[in-house]
Amino acid sequence: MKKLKVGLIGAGFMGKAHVVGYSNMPKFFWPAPAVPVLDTVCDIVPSIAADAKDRFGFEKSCTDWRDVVNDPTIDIVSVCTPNDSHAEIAIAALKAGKHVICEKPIANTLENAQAMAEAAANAQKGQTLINMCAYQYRRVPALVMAKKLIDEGSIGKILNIRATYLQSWSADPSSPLSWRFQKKVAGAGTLGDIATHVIDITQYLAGDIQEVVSFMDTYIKERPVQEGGVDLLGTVKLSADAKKEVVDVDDEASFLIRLASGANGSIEATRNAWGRNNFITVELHGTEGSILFNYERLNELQVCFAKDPDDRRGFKTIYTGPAHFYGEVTWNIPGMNIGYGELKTIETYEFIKSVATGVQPSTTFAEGFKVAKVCDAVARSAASGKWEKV
Ligand code: SOE
Repeated sequence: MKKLKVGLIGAGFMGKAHVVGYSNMPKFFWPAPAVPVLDTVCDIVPSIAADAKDRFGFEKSCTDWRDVVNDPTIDIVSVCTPNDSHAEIAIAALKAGKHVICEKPIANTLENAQAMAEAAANAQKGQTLINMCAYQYRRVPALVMAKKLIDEGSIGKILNIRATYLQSWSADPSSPLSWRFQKKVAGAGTLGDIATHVIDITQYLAGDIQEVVSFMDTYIKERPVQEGGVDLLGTVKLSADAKKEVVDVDDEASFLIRLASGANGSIEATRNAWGRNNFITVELHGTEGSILFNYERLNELQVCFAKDPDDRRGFKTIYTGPAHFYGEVTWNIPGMNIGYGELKTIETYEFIKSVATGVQPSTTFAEGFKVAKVCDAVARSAASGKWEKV
């Protein structure tokens, strides 16, 4: 069985998620397309790098990402750093002949996103280097099932789509100002961090977004600064007298959309919604029926078909399991269900399968750049107050 040496850059929350994927993939998907071997973990903070080596089971650790990219024995690189370093690291890794999976959003600026998509295209000369942007939610088995139903015509022509991504972790003003609230690092707030996921899902299910009209707002205008700057996603509260700094990104990005297909819709995203924790919802209405998905119940898909008799038409629930896409991750027994870890395992399977077969995944850097272009139109519209083209 082919082995692939992994270099992981950024050992925080997302780094851990990638490790879960690499470690678990061959346990679920067997025979695996290839077996990932945890070789080097890199984090800019020395204690985090050293801890991650022991905790995650890597062979080595380092604090300079160049040591990973320049290591000729490493086959694949996971980029899990804050958004402002994605382009530099991913482009260097591709130039060094590595396959790259990069966390979302693809980059902190449209220019960097474009540079990454171009570097990925250029890297294909005489070789196949896989490039993947980590939009994992489109791989939830229930959403892949939704795509199948749509492609089969089960809900007819899509008229509209309503999508939300609501979280609560930044609703508390005492939760600290991490890089996610700094434009120079993150590029945007909620728009880049979570709206991008539902933009990706929308385009996956219903096709390209062509035009948007939006509003963006910042509800908590300054936050206490946490020394060290490590992103703890609202899990610490700082005292009222801690030094505060200005938040220069959006807490909410919401917009109406027009799709190339002629369908209409809306996307709403905020991290300031108490009670909504990872509330990704998508509702599609077509000429022949409707589909509804809510990530907080990710093993379920609600479907309603117009052709059902009047007295029994309504939403029914499909529970996904072994009979559905990626059924391998459900422990063979219906109802055991999947969670975020299994979802990252599915994503890793798709990445490693691409590396093994040389066929690019559905979420390439080019696809990440497409999402970035929608975000750019959303930001332009929030400034102009008008419909803006993507
Ligand atoms: C924080 O909002 C975050 O970690 C996002 O950055 C991820 O993309 C999302 O999947 C979970 O929440």
